[in-house]
Amino acid sequence: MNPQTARMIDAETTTHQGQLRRFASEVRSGLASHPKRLSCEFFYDREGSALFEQICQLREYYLTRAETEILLAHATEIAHHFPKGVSVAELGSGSAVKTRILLSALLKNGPVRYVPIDVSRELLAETARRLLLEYPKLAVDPVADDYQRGLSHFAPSSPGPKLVLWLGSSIGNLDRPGAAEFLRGAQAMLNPSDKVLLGIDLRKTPKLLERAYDDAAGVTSRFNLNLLARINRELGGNFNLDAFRHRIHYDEVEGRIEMYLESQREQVVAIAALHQEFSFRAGERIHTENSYKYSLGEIDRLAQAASLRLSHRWFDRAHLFSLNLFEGVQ
Ligand code: AVJ
Repeated sequence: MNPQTARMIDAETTTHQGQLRRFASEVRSGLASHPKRLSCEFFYDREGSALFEQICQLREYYLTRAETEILLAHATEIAHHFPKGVSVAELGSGSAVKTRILLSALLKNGPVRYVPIDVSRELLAETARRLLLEYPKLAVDPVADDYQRGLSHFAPSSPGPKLVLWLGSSIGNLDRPGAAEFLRGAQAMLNPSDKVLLGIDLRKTPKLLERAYDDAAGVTSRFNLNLLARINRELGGNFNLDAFRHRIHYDEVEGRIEMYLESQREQVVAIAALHQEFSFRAGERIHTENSYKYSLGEIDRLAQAASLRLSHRWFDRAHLFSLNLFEGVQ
């Protein structure tokens, strides 16, 4: 067995059984709700993670390209904000391509400890192993847990300077008060000199957003529908994927993309593991994701509500995306 895997801090909730139980209970309550809903956190099984990687390479999905552009252009400058011996906790190991850009720059200043936090244990172990082999001066201590509990492991175990890294605008999955509350909780676990680096997608013309979440090749549609395929695989559901459609809506007032699965006809779906049937009206939707976009003023208010102070902000050339460096308010 790989020693790195053995050293991974692993919470009960992230074991196969724990995850299956949480998925079953999410599906049971979400499909019994009015309106129906399923949490976006369950997108990322093996198939879903692979589809998300494909999304990141789509022409229409500007987020990954814009954030990579920012990191490539400013990694050295960003790294100068950190003393040597920094410990970096990353929320969601995600596309490690972007992380590598920053880690390479940080490693030029000295040793770095990298603590990826993710509920997906397989991806985590894989990322950790690859990074260990690639960067001899990098210590890697993965934590398989949800972000909040992962951070509460990270903070006390890293006495030195710390950075919490949250890329890809994943904070957009939380509503605005939820995002502020999460960051306030993170800030409270850090020292005043520690930092938070957040990739946040910006408000922009609805056309661009709608294309990014409803691409011509249908990859996002497959990503969304995979949630139903996952119910079929793991819970013995009999969803007919052709009877549901990927739908998105941009709510310009709320500043969020909403994602749905829409039943194309009246139908009843059985889920064996739940011993339950769920009926759908024609046109009825399951809400599967929100993706909030921010104006600069909204980022300022987010920081203020979380007791964070903006110390630097970088943009891509087209100003589609922002990378924000915060520190605690003393
Ligand atoms: C991983 C949450 C940042 O909201 O843009 C991509 C997920 N959903 N396409 C996003 C997603 C549909 C993505 N985040």
